[in-house]
Amino acid sequence: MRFDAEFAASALDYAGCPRWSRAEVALAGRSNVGKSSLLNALAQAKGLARTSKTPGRTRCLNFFTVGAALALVDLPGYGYARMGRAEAAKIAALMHEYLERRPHLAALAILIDARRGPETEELELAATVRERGIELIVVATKFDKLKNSERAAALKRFAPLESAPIACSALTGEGIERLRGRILEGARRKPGERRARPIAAA
Ligand SMILES: Nc1nc2c(ncn2[C@@H]2O[C@H](COP(=O)(O)OP(=O)(O)OP(=O)(O)O)[C@@H](O)[C@H]2O)c(=O)[nH]1
Ligand SMILES: [Mg+2]
Repeated sequence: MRFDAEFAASALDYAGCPRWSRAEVALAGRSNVGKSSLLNALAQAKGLARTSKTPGRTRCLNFFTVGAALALVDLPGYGYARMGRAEAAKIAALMHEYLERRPHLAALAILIDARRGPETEELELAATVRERGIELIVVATKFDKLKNSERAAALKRFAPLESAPIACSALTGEGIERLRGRILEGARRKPGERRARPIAAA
């Protein structure tokens, strides 16, 4: 599947977000969970989004175009303990303003470290996303760090999100093709549009 992403813009505040009619799929998650790495894996371009061993690296919204009608958005990471309180509050406010106001936001991918599972922040974020009628995509990141024997139990911890996680690794490429598919599917939906329900077998 082709997924040619190009960097388009960085925004430090909501007013700085690009004005376009592209459907957007945003990646959200705790600092250091692997958002930028996953974006690079999706795009098959190593240096596209800046990754770092230092948590709290991405502090603005970064927009990447994919083809003619889609954009991926790398959101700043939350929950970094060493970030000052004022900075953390600013980042949380920016993320929420983006989630609540962005007109063409079609889907939000919540990235969660596979070893950690969802915590309060992720459950709250999922609830916000559902209230807005945006498609929720749950991603379990850094799956390569789990032994085969640990995988099933790790995925079970995602049950409270009520959405089956896609297990991914930016390192090995596991799950990336499936995630590309979900992103393209999510982007086709208009925000607020209901998911088509399967017709019950007679
Ligand atoms: N083993 C492994 N390491 C990963 C994976 N994805 C990311 N990492 C590592 O995790 C660290 C953080 O990755 P980033 O992609 O920068 O994380 P981020 O979520 O963008 O972080 P912030 O921008 O600080 O919010 C880096 O050292 C990456 O190399 C993965 O799938 N497997
Ligand atoms: Mg980042």
